Amino acid sequence: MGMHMTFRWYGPGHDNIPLSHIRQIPGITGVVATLMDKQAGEVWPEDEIQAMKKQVEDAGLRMEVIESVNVHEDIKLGGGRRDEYIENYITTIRRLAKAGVKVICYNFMPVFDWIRSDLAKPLADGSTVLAYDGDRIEAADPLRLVESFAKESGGFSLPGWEPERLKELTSLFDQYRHLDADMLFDNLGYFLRAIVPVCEETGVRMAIHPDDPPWPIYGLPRIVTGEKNLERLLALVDSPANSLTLCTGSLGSNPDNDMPAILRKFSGMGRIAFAHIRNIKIERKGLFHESSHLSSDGSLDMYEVVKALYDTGFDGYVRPDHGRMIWDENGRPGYGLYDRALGIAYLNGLWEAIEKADRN
Ligand SMILES: [Mn+2]
Repeated sequence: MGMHMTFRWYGPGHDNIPLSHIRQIPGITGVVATLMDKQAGEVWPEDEIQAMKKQVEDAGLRMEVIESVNVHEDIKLGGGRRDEYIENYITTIRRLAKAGVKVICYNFMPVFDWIRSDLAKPLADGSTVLAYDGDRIEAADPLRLVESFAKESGGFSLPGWEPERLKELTSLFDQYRHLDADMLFDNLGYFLRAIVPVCEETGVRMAIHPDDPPWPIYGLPRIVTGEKNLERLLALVDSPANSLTLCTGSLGSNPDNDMPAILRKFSGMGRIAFAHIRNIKIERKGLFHESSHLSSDGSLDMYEVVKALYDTGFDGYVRPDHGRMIWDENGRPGYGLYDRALGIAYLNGLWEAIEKADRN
């Protein structure tokens, strides 16, 4: 048992952090990789998957987790072409499995991936972080928000915010107008019933990422938001191949979500395939910023988070999630090398201390 420590890497040509630097983080076993330029609905080419695997393995790392294979909006909407897109998704699952991939992280958020009001909010220590101010988000025009993200992200495209995906934003909003949370659940169930048998056959676990933040935005439904809904989505197909990416920073930004209790519950059920561990500082519901991983810098108790995994015999993949931008690093907002590496060192230290205290 244990935390198999990984690090998100944006794939060939899309990450300025060299794999050789990632390899030097203590305790690292592999990267969480992706093919950044693939659109939702597209089949991932076998040669590109294999080339990426070779690049990762040549650097002394493993490529057993993919984040994300994005789900086409037609699947979320239950649209006319969903079966075709599901077939494409299945082909990608088979190709990734052949390359040794064990876990595929994905999300089921309508239209938008994660949302923030600031990509570089300054903290008192001189670092910058991603931050969320619900009042400012809801007051903004979604199209303008996307434009400002493109400008602020320093030339890096943000996951889920690729300009190509957002051209038809207005039309997408129209299509979602009649879709409520129950319908979105039905469409997730349809998708899972189609892909889980293939996952079981090939040894891949699908791991859904919580909505970030875990509440509806711009009137769009969001369903991966808290304990009850996590139970509901796991029951859609009762199989280890239908599992969770438990992200403490996403779920934990709603103070109603008791993160150690949620981790304990779903890890105890063996349904956390992958964990994203990070901290956030909540000012009040709907107003928070990200922080270093250290418990006293944020609102989540990282000792209790790691202990919940330890006590339930967790044996899965973990990565530090977003970090601060520190030491004048120039990188993708939230995804610098330095603070995420510090996060890993801290999480490894917590695990070692908990394990040794338990043994004595
Ligand atoms: Mn996450």
